[in-house]
Amino acid sequence: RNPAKAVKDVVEAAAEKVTDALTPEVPGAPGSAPPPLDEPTTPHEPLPPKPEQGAPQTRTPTGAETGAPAAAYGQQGAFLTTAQGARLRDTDHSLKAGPRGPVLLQDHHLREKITHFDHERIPERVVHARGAGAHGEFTAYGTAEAVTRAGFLAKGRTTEVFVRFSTVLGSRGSADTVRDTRGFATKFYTDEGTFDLVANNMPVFFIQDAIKFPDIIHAGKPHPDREIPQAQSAHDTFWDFVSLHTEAQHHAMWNMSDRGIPRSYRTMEGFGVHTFRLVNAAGETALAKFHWKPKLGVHSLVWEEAQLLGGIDPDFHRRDLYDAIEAGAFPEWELGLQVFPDTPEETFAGIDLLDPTKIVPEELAPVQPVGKLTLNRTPRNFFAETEQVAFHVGHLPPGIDVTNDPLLQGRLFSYVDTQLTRLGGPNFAQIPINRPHAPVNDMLRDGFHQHAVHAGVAPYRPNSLDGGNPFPAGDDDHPFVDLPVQVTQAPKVRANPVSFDDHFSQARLFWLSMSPVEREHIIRAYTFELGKCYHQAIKERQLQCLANIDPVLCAEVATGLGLPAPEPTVPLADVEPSPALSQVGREWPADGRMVGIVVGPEADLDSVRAAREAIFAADMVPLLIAPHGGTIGDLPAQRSFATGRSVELDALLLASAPAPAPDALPARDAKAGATGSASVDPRVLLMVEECWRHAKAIGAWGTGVVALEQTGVLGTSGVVTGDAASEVLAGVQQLMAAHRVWERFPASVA
Ligand code: HDE
Repeated sequence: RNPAKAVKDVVEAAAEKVTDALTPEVPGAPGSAPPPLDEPTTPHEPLPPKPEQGAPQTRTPTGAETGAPAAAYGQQGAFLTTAQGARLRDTDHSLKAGPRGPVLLQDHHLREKITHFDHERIPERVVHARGAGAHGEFTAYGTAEAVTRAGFLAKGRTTEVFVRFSTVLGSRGSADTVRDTRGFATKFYTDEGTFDLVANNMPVFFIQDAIKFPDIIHAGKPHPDREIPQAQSAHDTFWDFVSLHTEAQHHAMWNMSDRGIPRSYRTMEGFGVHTFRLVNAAGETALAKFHWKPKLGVHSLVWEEAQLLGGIDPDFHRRDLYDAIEAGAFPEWELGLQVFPDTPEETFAGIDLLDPTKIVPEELAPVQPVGKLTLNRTPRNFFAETEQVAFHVGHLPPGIDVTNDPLLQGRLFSYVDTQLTRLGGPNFAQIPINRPHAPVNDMLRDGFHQHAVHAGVAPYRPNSLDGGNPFPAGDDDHPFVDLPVQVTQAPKVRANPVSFDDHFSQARLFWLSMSPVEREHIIRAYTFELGKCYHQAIKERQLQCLANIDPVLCAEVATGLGLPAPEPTVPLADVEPSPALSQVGREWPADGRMVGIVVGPEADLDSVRAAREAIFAADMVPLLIAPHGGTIGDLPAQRSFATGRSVELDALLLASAPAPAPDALPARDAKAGATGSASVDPRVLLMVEECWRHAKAIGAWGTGVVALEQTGVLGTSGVVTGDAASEVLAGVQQLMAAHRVWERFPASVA
């Protein structure tokens, strides 16, 4: 009996069943008809009439789409094959001269497999390297129709989108929860061409002119000699630059605020930063700023949580986004517009709309909702979609145009340029995730990684050989029209408008708009970051900037650094605070929030079951945390004391106070006096302490109250106890609506 033949028979019998099911549907599989070519243009008879201009009408498939032809996916058929489709019967052994070798150079499969692997990595993004993406849809309310003729903003129109969130400074493998700006880039696959809204979670930028981008990024990235620190602004080169280049002070203040450490991508605002120019159906223009408003409210981590998460779960934001979508808790944002008259000065309420270091407070220009974004599908393949997606601020549909903001102008150049290197040539628009959903009929040809099999012979205009195709769109065919904006007669200069010289007033506006607890966080963030700098001169220079923003802020940070607080060198700006900038003081839905329930063997499982169901019913996620994995009674334990930690929770419930499990480290039991015995697992006590310190709602019933007694938090604010789980949970839910138990934070700065 030939063992190889026996194996072959078994494998083939199993595979046949699978292939029978799969093959007929798989275009391109042996025996089936070749897939239709969607592109390119079929030659036409000479000079056809206008209605034929739309060719090709078929939409280019995106591989990741539901229902897209299987040919767009990587794998087809049931057999392992080479890249050329030859079936393989062994991929585990190199071809050798006898079982002990040597390996033969002729082993094509070995070489193909290893060569491909050797080239699996592409350059990471020079900024925003670390990211997470999701698919979704955008539905327009129609409220923007008065100001823009962009078709995807017309009433009731739904457009597919892909969103990529990111940090800025860290490498691809860096932690999610570092203090940094976050990217919030959205690709709208509109039927008038792709629109990329390449936004951040902060409405201002460090620099006013794109020519400074390499400077700020070189300053923020790790030091060139030791390549540390990773994904941090808490180092000398960053503070060296921003203290010298004072237009960065406003953005730096946002980074030092709670905005720099979002709780989740789902709880971030997004801002287009620049002012854009909109044009409506009548050809009238308006200036506008884009805003994303999260349904769950703007919510942040506490710095200690962010730091702990960096070690405990560096993928915290990525995991949170993925888990929420998979659980059906689809994150939502409203897209809003601040609209300004398009005046020759391009200012509003004295604010220069071309200066990307300035905001227009929402109290002066309300954000008007124009549509809703829902993220409802996770990527099928991280590399193919999230890594290869390529955004560009120049991808604009008719109805949305750019302004002369010098930062935006430089970005218009940078994005395609970087993608040439990152995605290996000029054809990255053909990568499935980047393919427009509008018909494409360009005259771009050849180049690295050309995937289209272009027909026709005349990729030039004018031509007669392809019947004149493609044709320029007429005015009634929704073309992108370059607005005839007046270009200045001013001389060529390397200079900024005078209004760009105001570097401190809006940093002061932001500071004054914060609640006391948010100010306290800002003080601590500056003190931490500057405390990580080695050069005294840099700390002193940044203190001078803070003195010019606000003397109280400066004095508090100076105290933390052990340095004298300097006097301001410019008059303090007289600004009106913008309460809309504060994250504190409102209530939000608690959808998708994580509620930990500590359960030990002695817990009343009926009460735990009821609490779990009530948490699910409130669209939140209960996580049972038990001394060991597996089950507690008939309930699944999602975390053990070894794998659970407070930082992934939004609130903590204790149904019992379990005795130390065998794998617990020994703990001193200084506080045991209240009950007279040591008794509670130290990891449960740590969980209570951390949740309390991070201002999270805590509830307990039954013996759970013992853990609260032992940590000394019983009876303090935001701690709910009661006889019934339902009553405790109701109290905790009420607290969660405000995001945190804010009064627990010390707020020395009123
Ligand atoms: Fe970017 N930026 N940027 N940027 N940016 C990139 O493009 C650049 C700026 C933003 O998830 C790069 O494909 C310049 C502001 C996001 O794929 C690069 C300037 C804002 C992302 C680039 C800016 C952004 C990028 C790197 C100053 C907020 C990630 C890889 C003029 C409004 C997109 C890439 C993604 C990525 C250049 C400033 C947002 C190098 C020159 C302001 C969200 O082209």
